[in-house]
Amino acid sequence: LPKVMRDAQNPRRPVLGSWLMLPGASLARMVAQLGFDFIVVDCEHGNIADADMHATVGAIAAQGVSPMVRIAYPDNWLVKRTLDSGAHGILCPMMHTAEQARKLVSYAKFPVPKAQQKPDTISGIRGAGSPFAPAVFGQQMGDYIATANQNTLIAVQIETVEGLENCEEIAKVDGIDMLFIGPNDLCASMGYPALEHSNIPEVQEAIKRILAAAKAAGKYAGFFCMGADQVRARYEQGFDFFNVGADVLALSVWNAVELGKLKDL
Ligand code: 3PY
Repeated sequence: LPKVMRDAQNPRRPVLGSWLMLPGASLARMVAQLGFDFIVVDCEHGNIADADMHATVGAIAAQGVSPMVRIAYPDNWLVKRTLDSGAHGILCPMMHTAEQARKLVSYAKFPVPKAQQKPDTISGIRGAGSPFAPAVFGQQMGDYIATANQNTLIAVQIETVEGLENCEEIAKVDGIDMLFIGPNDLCASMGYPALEHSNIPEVQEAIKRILAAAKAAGKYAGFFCMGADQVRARYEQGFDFFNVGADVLALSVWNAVELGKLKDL
């Protein structure tokens, strides 16, 4: 079982990740060996093209860490490209409705042979063909196809008013493993400046509602964090999954702080 799935089954321990918006296997390898459980390869807002995604996903997985890819949109071919690279999971932004969530699940799951189907089997329309995903998982193609439906995680971002209104129904969709809150976009969608979510009671209430929806459906709850203090607070609130920051944040903050120390020279 990929690390991110094993960790998700232990709700008493926070699952901690990092976030890459820049391409490069060297960078990914360096961050992965720091001890994170998963790393999100951000192909929504990051500067990471398809070939870079393949290289980055492979480098992360080779360190025993789970690569999760944030796709740009809930779209079949983006899910296909992502899982075919060997990602252990997808993070899908802008999830608005349960119908959209059901479609996303179908894109991410291989069809299960009729003879193996049970009443609760989740079967989909994912096409087989990538030799790269089995290689990343260290499996032969047949084994990968037979196990990938159980071994890949599907997380969806609730970050709009429409997603908020439908979050209970989205959480109940079979195959959706996690509701992950994008607090900045949620705040913006609710009519406030994106970066001010921590100070707006209405947004905090919305966050509680999404957390409750995930827990009531027996799903995991994730939160986009900028640092350790935020992770600690959200873990105490009941969330399970967190990124601790991001490559671009680390680079810009370190540079700004060190440059600032030299202002008096
Ligand atoms: C948000 O905070 O809205 C995010 O999706 C993080 O990128």
